[in-house]
Amino acid sequence: MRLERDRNADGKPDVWGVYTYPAQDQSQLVVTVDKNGDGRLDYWRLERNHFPVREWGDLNDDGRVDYWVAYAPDSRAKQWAAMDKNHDGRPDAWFHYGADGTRPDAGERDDDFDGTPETTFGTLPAERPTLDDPPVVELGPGPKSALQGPGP
Ligand SMILES: [Ca+2]
Ligand SMILES: [Ca+2]
Ligand SMILES: [Ca+2]
Ligand SMILES: [Ca+2]
Repeated sequence: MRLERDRNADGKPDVWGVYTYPAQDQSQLVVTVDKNGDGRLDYWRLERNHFPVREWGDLNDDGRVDYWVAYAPDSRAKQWAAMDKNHDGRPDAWFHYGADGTRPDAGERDDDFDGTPETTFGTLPAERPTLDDPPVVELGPGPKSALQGPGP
């Protein structure tokens, strides 16, 4: 299913996305959106049995993921978030969320991007989620099929 919206009311759809059910696992749903309408995908969400599992964002629209979210199992509560603030492909901020999923109870930030965090609060669990790439979505034929996912 395709999503199209005309946010700036110029008559042309400028926000669009696709919902797809991967053939190999119909209990999963992949939502892929070009939020700012520049023709490049910048948001992905993987859902399983109607619960979010993972989220990815490309906040600076350079084609590379720089925002990752992992949800608690069978829950709408966020469990982890990671950000790549200098957009070099490696996360430099991590947050772990408390049980309600709305407020981080621990986190660390590497403000100068040297690999060592300067700012920490709380105690991050040792076990961090793997930062997988978003699922590759086959967009199929149509005028939007030139859209590309994040590059290497
Ligand atoms: Ca975009
Ligand atoms: Ca990016
Ligand atoms: Ca980084
Ligand atoms: Ca540092």
